[in-house]
Amino acid sequence: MPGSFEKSKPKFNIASLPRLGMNEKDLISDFKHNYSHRLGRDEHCNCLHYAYEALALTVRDRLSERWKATYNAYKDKGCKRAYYLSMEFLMGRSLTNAMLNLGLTDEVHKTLYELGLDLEELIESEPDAGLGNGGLGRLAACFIDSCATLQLPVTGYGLRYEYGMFNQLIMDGDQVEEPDHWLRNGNIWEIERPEYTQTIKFGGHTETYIDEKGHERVAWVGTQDVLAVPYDTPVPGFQNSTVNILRLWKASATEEFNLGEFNAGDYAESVAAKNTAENITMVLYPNDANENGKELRLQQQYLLASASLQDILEHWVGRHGQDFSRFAEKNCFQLNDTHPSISVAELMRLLMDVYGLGWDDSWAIVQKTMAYTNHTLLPEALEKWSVGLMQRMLPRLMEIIFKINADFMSQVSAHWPGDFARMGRMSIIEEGGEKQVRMAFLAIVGSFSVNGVAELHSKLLRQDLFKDFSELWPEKFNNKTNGVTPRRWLAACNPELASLISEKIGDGWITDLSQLQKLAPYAEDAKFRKRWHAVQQQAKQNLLDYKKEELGLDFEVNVDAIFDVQVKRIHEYKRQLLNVLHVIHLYNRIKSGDTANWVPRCVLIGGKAAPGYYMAKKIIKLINNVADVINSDPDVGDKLKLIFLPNYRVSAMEKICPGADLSEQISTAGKEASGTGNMKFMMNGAVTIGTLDGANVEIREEVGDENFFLFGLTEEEVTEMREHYNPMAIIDADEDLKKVIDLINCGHFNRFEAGIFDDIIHSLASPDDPWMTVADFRSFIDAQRRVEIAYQDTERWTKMSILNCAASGKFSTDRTITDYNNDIWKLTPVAVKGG
Ligand code: 26Q
Repeated sequence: MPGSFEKSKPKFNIASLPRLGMNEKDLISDFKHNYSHRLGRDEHCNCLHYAYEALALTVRDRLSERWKATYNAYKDKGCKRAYYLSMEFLMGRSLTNAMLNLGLTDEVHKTLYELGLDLEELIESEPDAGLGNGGLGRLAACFIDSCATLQLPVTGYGLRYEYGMFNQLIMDGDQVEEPDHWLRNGNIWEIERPEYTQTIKFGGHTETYIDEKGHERVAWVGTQDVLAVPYDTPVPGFQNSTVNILRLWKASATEEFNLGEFNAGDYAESVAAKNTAENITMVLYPNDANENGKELRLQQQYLLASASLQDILEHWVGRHGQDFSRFAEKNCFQLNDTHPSISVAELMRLLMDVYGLGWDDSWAIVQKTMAYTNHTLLPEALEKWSVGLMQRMLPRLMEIIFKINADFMSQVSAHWPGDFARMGRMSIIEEGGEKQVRMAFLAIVGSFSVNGVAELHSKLLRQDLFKDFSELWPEKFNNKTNGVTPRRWLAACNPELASLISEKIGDGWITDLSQLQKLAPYAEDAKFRKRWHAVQQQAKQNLLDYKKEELGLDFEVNVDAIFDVQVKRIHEYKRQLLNVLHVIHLYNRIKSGDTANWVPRCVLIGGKAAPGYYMAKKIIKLINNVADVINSDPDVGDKLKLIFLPNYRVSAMEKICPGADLSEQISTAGKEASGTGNMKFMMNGAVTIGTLDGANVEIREEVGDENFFLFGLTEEEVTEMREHYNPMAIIDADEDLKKVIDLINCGHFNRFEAGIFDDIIHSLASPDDPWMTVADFRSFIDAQRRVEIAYQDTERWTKMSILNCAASGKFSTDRTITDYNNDIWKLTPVAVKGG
């Protein structure tokens, strides 16, 4: 045998590298190396940004090692995997979280001190990865954190938007949007993986042909292709050596596309075409409800679905060849709302057209691997796409959807013979007027699991929104109550409270939040209460200091005041207006001298309005105008303050939630799917004032009625009252409410801006007001009075605060993800060596 006596060439092997040190000495040396050699700076640079990058690289290299180890562990086990498909991952900042999860926080503190740097300053210099709107996007981020902590082989798939959620400026009380070019200074946490680029088809038409086995197949041809390039971000588990992946796709032009134009001599056109392709992932849609019909949005959704599924199938074929018989056993897709639900049709297409499976085998795989989570009860927010648009942009997908629907309609008619009304209601294709594809129905038909995100929400899905479907397939429907990750939302954002907790009950709560229950007995311990109260007061001061600087507050705020906080997207159903009505009522009381036993209150409201949402923008303006009047009135002094917190985002919430006394969760019952801000506040010891809506119901169940300020109509009462709703009669019958409405009406808050709040008044007073705000006014005011009485008794309030924290165990995403895994994904945890 020729060459058999030659010395074999050494194999390329870097696996034997020893792990990087986790002590101060190694951290200092790596920091210096990164600063000087990788970034090429010296001590004269004195630039915060490079110090941040050098530290981030030092931390990231340690993640990379564990990432490889995790990859190998999954590969060796050949384990089942799940994929979380989401148009949004609202990750926020990475540095603090990475240090905490690597167990490096203390060593890094010492390291930076030695180097004469301020860690806090470096942390603050990191921009938020704001690749989401709100609850749904942040939930995805908390989920992948918990998956890594629970050692579950789960990959997040999303889009790498060049521009994330806009930055909100307030000018003359109005929201002004500023683009968020978060990648301007690079992104240390991502690694480009051009070798896994996928090609995505758009346009063109379909043709049938007979393949080499004599089967009829479909080819989708004449398409304009776009490339999807993946960027991977590490997702570390809590001190367990697991590092999972978040893979985000960036759209990019194909070579051929440009070349064709170039050959025709039109260089400028070819560059323009390149832009069209790259536009697809340019910007996040800043709408937390459906923005109907936008072509670019559908392109985004399809790019995510197609790139992710091709990636996963290629990986499968790389290991198993074209044998898909065990694919469904080994893979599961969780669809984060309907946004990625075109995946149902795309998986059919790939299995049939690319891998040559038949319809039935493909459909069996789809129905065994897809699971859908719904996040809204507002019928107007359900996604629909016009059939015409789909036929033009995704002709092959539209054919597949028609066939899925035809098969489904036969099933419905077999189940309910002759019930044509029901067939019309359930059809994936909505008839009458312009034909539309109902994406939620496509997702339900294609999935084996459909879940809501809180008990009440899931119940209402079954009883109202998806009633026909739950009658046909009761076994598909289930609930998975949301949660939040206790690493970011307690351990990292509130280290003072976290260490007080750990001092009493140990630190097992960080990965088993039910252990917080052990705090409950300490609510009776006066010494402990005193310390708890001191920590909370300090957190309030921190919030003020931080905000004072940012807001340029020109008045004093009393830290002994109730810090009454509502931060979330601005939406009529969330009823920031009800909050403002209460503030104006307090103002009226002060002005009329009704201030016996007054309890000072500082109301903080923050949130972004969708740029095209007229009423939401009016609400922001009203809050700011009311704040101006109240905060500058010497009669009011520190009895009452109203502050609008601009540019609310993940990193802002990390400072806000430790400093809240009262958490406002005041949506119209039956409208908020779950809420997750409510959970962050509770975990940090705030007490909730809330309606029986979303997860509030379960929060109250956990903490007990005596530690929760309940008010408002129930969902049934709302539905019942809607029939004969008469807000004018309610206003006329309530002296206080009438005074509030009159004060807005007479222009007290818009002296030189005539008429700007007319639409707000009209909506409040309209019998068609879907949010029925004034119906809950009296009950809200009464509940706020109960809050004041409780707050006046510091011992009693502190007890409530401790008990809220103690009862928040259920609202960890570790519990949520355990439920998803037990009921839907059925993955086996994989331990990674060194963890
Ligand atoms: C859809 C189509 C076109 C453009 C935008 C959208 C779009 C984008 C984002 C629609 C909805 C969203 C986000 C929805 C959302 O955040 N919902 C919230 O999800 C939380 C997590 O489950 C719940 O706690 C909240 O109750 C729910 O409002």
